[in-house]
Amino acid sequence: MPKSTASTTAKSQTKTIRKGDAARATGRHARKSESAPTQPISQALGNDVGAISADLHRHLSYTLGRDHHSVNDRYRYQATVLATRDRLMERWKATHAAYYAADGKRAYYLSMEFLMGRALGNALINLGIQGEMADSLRQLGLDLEEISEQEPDAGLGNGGLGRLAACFLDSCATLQLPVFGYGIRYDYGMFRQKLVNGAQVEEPDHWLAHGSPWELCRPEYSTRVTFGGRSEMYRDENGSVRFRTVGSTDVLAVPYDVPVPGYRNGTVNTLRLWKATSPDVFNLSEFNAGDYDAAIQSQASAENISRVLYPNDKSENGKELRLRQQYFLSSASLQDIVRRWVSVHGADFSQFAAKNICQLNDTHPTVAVAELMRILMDDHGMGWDEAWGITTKCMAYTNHTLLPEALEKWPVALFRHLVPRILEIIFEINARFMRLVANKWPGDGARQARMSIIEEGRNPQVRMAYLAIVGSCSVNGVAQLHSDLLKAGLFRDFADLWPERFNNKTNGVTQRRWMALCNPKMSTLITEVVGEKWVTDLATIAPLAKKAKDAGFRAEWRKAKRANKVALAEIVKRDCGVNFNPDAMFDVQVKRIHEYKRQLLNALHLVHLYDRIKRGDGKGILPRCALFGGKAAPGYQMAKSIIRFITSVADVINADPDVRGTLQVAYIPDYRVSLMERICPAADLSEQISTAGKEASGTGNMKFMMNGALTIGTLDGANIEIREEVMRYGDGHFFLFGHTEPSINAARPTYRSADVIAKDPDLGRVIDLIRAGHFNQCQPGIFDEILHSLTDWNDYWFTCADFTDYKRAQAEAETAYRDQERWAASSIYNTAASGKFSTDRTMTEYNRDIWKLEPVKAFPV
Ligand code: 26Q
Repeated sequence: MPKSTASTTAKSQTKTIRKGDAARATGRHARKSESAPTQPISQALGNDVGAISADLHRHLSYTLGRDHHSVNDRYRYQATVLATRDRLMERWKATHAAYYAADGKRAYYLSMEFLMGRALGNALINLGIQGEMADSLRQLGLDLEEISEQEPDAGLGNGGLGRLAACFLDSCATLQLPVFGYGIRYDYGMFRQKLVNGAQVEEPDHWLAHGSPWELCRPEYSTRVTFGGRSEMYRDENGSVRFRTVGSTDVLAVPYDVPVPGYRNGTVNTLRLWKATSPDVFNLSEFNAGDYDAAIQSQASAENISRVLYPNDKSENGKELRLRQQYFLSSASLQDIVRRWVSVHGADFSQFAAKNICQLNDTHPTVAVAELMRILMDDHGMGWDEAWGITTKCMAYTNHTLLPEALEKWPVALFRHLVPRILEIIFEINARFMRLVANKWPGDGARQARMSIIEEGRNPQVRMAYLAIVGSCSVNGVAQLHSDLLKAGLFRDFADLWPERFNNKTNGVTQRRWMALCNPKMSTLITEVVGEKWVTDLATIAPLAKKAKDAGFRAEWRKAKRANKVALAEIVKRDCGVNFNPDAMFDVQVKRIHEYKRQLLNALHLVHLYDRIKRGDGKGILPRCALFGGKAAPGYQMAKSIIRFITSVADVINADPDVRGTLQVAYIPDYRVSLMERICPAADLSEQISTAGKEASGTGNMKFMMNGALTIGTLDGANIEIREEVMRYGDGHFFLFGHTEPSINAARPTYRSADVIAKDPDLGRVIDLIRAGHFNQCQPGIFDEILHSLTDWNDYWFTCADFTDYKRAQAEAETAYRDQERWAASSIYNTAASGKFSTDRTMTEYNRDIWKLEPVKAFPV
């Protein structure tokens, strides 16, 4: 293994300081950093069809070197991106020049995941040249939609948390806020899901196989991240005690920038993704010593850090590579932030906290708290108190889970091994924090043990959420119920100590992607009624509601929905081989597979409908097409069984002639952002049926609502707020069912699932059918775990407990759907009531309460 001592790092840091100091002393550390405009902004490129066509041609022939023999769809896609990117580029530079000139406060969104999906359609719509590009391509005999399909999704996330980060960036660019995303450039994103005999099979997602035309490598801002070694005390040139790491194995973080365009406002923000590589191409001493394998090995082990996204959406304890990734992201990003600061302000950190804030997307980048302390103290010679004062003003933490078992913890031993200096700093943070707790509650040892950042025991652990709370100026949940429950439950002691630190920021989604881009038919109708303003101010969509009473408009609305359903039916046919009838109700549940999300409840209900039909009691059943989609974490056996169960139920139902025309069930493989863009515009009924108190917010629920689906849901997460908003227009636009969070708590001690099953014969028959092996005739036993969880293990997720009421709510939905005019009105009300769920609103609130940034108008180009 190559051991490069940290002295290199220390030396280069010192050099930076000296440069800054000298400059400051002479008043010359003139602002000539990376973002300083060096020359006048280039002439804007034309956006007319002629100019775009010429660029397409130029990129195909010259940049890509193709002629009509050697061109194919990938090159056509690449040329389209390059012509689009040229038009972003000038705005991108102008935006950064404007930020530099404004010299205001900036925010950084630190996230292990950015689930960006495709970028082309989004860039075109935000630039306002979608029509021109489509026309230019048509002149070449090409179709924009087909070309867009060439783009692989940037699947650098698992689900909600990663997609939220992507929607946030879109809104910040649209609001012209100086917000920078920092993440990891994984070579492999979220795995591709195949279904083989109804079971999930994972395949690697090598999304960068052909490179990405969107990213811009910036090797000049590469930075070293230090791993391993040991912490050493020394005296600096002034005789002060300082710390440094010696004997470390360093990794080089190389930034790749991705443009994030705002909506027709000239702003293009930046998402900076770090790739890990070895600081030496390969270690020369090893190579010279003839140890070629070792030289290559060390290169590979450095690069492994950014190799692959962990496909778990709850924390899996103790995986060393994951902690390496977290420190890699945090350290590279903070060094980058501090480097930029020093390049402008020299060694003067007096305004640093006033001008920089990091939003931590869950606890994943929380080691940033200790890393900023390290940089300020060890690299810049600051004392503890000053560094702590800055750090705690610069960090804000967002929590995304209520499941106690999902709270991140790392073994102290692993920290010591990977980042010894960081562990020292965490210990010191905790020692000081424990003193504070002791002073506030003298003698309350139990409380100290509860609140300690270090969980004591045979294998002591670092509690990352507690480190995040102690090190931040703000702690927020992602929906009102979630934020309230955090204060009352998981973080109660901390809310007692620092009530002012806790706040709520209800999630949202961007209506640019989730309405304007993915549902043009509905968008046109909306614009005809309320004008174009809704695209950047979703609250202005409310007047759409008056059209619910207009029969002509309802007909148009239904026509748009039906066209979207026809389009989705084609995809379902292609990917699942199942025929969906566009006149049936499209009933959709797409999301990660989790017991708490209760895909099982939905499946049990479908089995019940099937059972009714088989018993000859199916007369009144509404024709329904049930669609499922979602990935299971590869190691989550129960989730995989649930997929297997749903696909088996689908096979039995779809093959049964008695059921034909009434029920169709499909499991669409490889659920991802680009698929959701086809699914949500076509949904009638949105399944948001988690066990109350377990889904922090949900965001799919919002996408469906915006696109005019009605929700069947529990009082959980943002469902509560969705229902509240649509209730303005009366009852019957949301199908509520199930226990509430308090009612579950009250019921749990005496709850027996056997009693519930005995009480509802419909449920009893469903369980009996499964137990009889009706859905797994050739593979006995494969659903035993599922049965056990419902019966023998007392139904922890209250699936049986909520079955009867769910059945009732589903019957209500059927009745409502039969009256197509009434349904269309409810659909319009849902869209009209969705104004709150734009990330523009969410970002405005983060900015008002936490970041306090000034918007910056980009320089006109
Ligand atoms: C952590 C450590 C080690 C390995 C994996 C992880 C990990 C990775 C991803 C833990 C959690 C996640 C993702 C969580 C997530 O997506 N949560 C969802 O966040 C949404 C946005 O706030 C909410 O709407 C959802 O309710 C919440 O489940």
